[in-house]
Parts: sequence; C-alpha cells; structure tokens
Amino acid sequence: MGVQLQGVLTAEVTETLDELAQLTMSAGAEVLLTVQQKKTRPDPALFIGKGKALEIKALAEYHQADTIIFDEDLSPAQQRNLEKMLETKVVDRAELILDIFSQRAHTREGKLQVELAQLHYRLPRLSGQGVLLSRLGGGIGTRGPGETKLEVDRRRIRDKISYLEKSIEEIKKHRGQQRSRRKETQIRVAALVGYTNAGKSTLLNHLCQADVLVEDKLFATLDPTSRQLVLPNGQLMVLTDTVGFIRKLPHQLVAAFRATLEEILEADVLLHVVDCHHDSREEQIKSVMEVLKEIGAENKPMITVLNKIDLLEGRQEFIDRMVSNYEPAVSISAKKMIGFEELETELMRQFAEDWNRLRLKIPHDRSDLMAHIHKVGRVHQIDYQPDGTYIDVSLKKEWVQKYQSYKVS
Ligand SMILES: Nc1nc2c(ncn2[C@@H]2O[C@H](COP(=O)(O)OP(=O)(O)OP(=O)(O)O)[C@@H](O)[C@H]2O)c(=O)[nH]1
Ligand SMILES: [Mg+2]
Repeated sequence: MGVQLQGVLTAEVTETLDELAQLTMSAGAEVLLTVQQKKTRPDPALFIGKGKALEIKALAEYHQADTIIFDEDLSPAQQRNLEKMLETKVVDRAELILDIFSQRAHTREGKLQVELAQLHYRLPRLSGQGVLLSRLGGGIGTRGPGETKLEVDRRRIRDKISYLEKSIEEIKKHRGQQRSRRKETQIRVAALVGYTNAGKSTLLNHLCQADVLVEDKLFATLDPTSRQLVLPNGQLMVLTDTVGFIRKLPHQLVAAFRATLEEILEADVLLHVVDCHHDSREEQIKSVMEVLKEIGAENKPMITVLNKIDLLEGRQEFIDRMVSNYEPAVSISAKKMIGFEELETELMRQFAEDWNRLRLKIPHDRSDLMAHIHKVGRVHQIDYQPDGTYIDVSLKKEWVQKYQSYKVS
C-alpha cells in the first residue's frame, strides 16, 4: 500500500512501491497486489482514508492476503486502528526492514543490534495494550524478540534494552581495540558503502578473492567483513564490506547499528558503490549521503564507484558524464572485473595524499622514537651518524606534528 502525499511525484511513488515489493520478497513473502492512494495529508487515525481502508479490506479478503504492508511509517495508533478495521496484520516499512534484518542477522553482534532495534520499535506500540505482541498470523513482524512473551511488560522490555545496549557496548570496545591495533600499523582501510544491492559484496569478492554472500536480494550483507588487499605499489590495505543503506532506513536500526557503522567512521576512505544502471541511482546516492550524514561520516574522503557498467554497453558518454559529476569517481563492473586497475590507482592516490615524506634526525638515546617510527611509518632510508640517526620516512599526517622538532631539511 502506497500513499502519494501532496508534492510527491507519481513516478517516485511507483519506484518506492517497486522497492517495497522487492523488500517484501526479500522477507520471504509473496506480493499479491499493490494499491495506491492520493492524499493531501495522512489521516491521523488510519493514515489512509476510511473509504480506501474498506476497499483494501475487501481486496485483502478476495485475494486472501494475510498481511498489508504500508510504504510509510505508521504511528502506533494508526497501526492499531488499521489492524482492528482490516482484521489483518498491518506492517509498515520500518517493521518490514526490521524483519528482513532479523532473518539475516547471523553473528552475535548483528543479532543483538537487530533485537535492540526491534524492541525500540515495539516499545511505544505496547502502550495500554498489554498483549499487542500477539500479532495476527505469522510471518513478517512476528519474528524476533517478544513473539512468545505475550505478557511481557514495558519494564521488562526496558531491562532487556539496557542489557542489549551493554552487550553491544562491550563488542564495540573489543572492536575499538582491534582498530587501534590496525591504526598503529601502516594498513589503510577502505569501507564499502552504498545502497543495498549496489554490488558491494561482489566487489569485495572479486577484488580480494573473498567469498562473501552475494544475492540479488535486498540486505544480503549485515555484518562487516574485512579482507586484505595489496595494491600495485605494495601498499597493504583492508577493504570492509558492511550493511547496505536504503531510503527511509528505520532510525531505530541506524541507532542500533552504530557499532557496525563505526567501521565506516574509522575508515581512511569510503568507496561509495553505486548501481549506475538503476533508474533511481540519483535517489539512491542521495539516500546514502543522508545516512552517512546521520552517522557523522559525510566529510570522509570518498571515491564514487559507478558499478554495473557492463549493463550500459554503448553508453560510454553517459558513463563519462557520471564519472565527471561525482569526481573522484571510477566506473567499474564488479561482476565482470572491469575497471579494477583504475580503482586501485584512485585508492593509491587517496592514500598517498595523507602520507608526508620527511627527513628526521633522531638522537641516539631515543630508541623509543626509532621503534615508533618503524611501527607507524614507511622507512625509506636510514643513515647512522655520530650526531644522531638520519631517517628518511613517510608518515601519516597525524604523526607529522609529533616529529616536527626532529625535522631536518
Ligand atoms: N550486471 C552486473 N551485476 C552485478 C554487478 N555487481 C553486482 N551485481 C549483481 O547485483 C546483485 C547484488 O550484488 P551484491 O554484491 O550482493 O550487492 P550488495 O551491495 O553487497 O548488497 P547488500 O549486501 O544487499 O547491501 C547480485 O545479483 C550481483 O550479481 C555488476 O558489475 N554487473
Ligand atoms: Mg552485500
């Protein structure tokens, strides 16, 4: 069910409804029919108009639908009223996405985060109902936490939430330690970001000979996976694949997935993978930038990776125009392994920019500094002289300040 509110174009509604159908199938359900309504503003009680609701009820009965999915976020009251009136389970976009996530979460971290998001989603929907967790039928919206604990009160949900938050915090700490170890070394990190189904995992697999699950399904990847890669200049780097973004990503999810999304914040550069064959590519790029902003990563260095150019054969001009629009950008086919050299060149260029080459003179009694330089820098030449050790080294920007007083020309 999609609603075209005032100021929204018909094409846009059709596109997001197509996406909703894809999401529904990704959740393992079958789409029987889609319905649209034009409305100036949402009805406070039902979101849609009453007449439309009755029409949907008849259609649902006729098609024997057991779930009605709305492409918008419904208020707890709207959802309740609709379920009562339609006598069918009513799911909104956020709940549908949460359901897919709960089916896809495999690691402990992923599961904890999805459960946390689901509880945050359900908490306001418990008000005065007590047994709202006993949803009609099965399928979307009934999986995950709470389904068996019908009498669970808010208190216990709150306790569960704080327990989950604590567990996630611990995982986060552990991850932070791993990262700081990585930071001490010279390994650079690039994080793959992008709309779901853009081809991030395919790129990771083909660039790093990895075997991450690739599927023509939304949200195939939930957990961060990292693989090492050696660039042609010998630079060692790590490529991290993570959860894809989507329009109207439920804010409960973004909040709960903070630990996972931190991988993005910590990266040296972001590779924004775009399905440039997709009709909604511009919208998708916008949505990705919005989520990046929400997590505070909008100012990270970014390379736009225009993917799936194998589907745009004979449209080189169009591709070139996109590349120059999104500079720095490269066009590739992750599947057919086209354009990988250009991508690697661009990565090397990005990484080179934040390395500074310096010549330092380190006093003989500062072996601690020498050890540190070897650890964090790339040493090109060492010259032991009576007045100190002369060292020609490349250092990351963050270390240059520390060695300022040892600089020699
Ligand atoms: N034609 C073509 N298809 C591609 C290309 N890259 C990826 N695909 C297909 O696009 C679909 C999604 O690929 P994934 O690598 O799973 O996409 P993803 O960005 O990891 O998606 P999520 O994990 O869901 O966020 C799969 O069916 C891939 O085979 C490409 O360069 N060309
Ligand atoms: Mg993936």
